[in-house]
Amino acid sequence: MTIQRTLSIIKPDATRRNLTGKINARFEENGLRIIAQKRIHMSLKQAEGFYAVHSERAFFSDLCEFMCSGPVVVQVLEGDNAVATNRTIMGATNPANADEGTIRKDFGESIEANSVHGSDSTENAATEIGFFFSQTELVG
Ligand code: IDP
Ligand code: MG
Repeated sequence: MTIQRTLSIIKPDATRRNLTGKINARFEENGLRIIAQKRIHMSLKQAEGFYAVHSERAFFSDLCEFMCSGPVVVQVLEGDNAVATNRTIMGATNPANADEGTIRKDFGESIEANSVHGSDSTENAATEIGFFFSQTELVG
């Protein structure tokens, strides 16, 4: 057992379709515990800061605009191997390539509007969790 924490975001395409509960059920059914959660409307500055690693990518400005197009739910998931476990639950970036039964396969609309974000390493998870949450907001 390696208990980890990872940052998850339920993206605007999913909150718009009222899918927060259905997506959260996927995490809980797969052994991840939501130990912090808040619904926010990101500013463009926040989105640009969060996705700074992608600032050179062609899709960067569209992505940041999309992430500000409606409310998101930012959350911290905890569980065994949480970073990789969540990536498996989420599925591939492009819903068209995602495995059956994954969140992105079942709910994603497009490669951009793919319903969820999940950290891709424990190092990035720590940075991303710190971007949205203080230590006292994490209740394990
Ligand atoms: P990930 O979310 O699966 O880790 P990343 O490559 O880190 O994928 O990309 C971050 C986000 O940028 C994706 O979740 C998606 O919303 C968006 N994105 C990635 N590739 C493309 C693309 O080719 N066109 C438009 N948006 C993209
Ligand atoms: Mg990524």
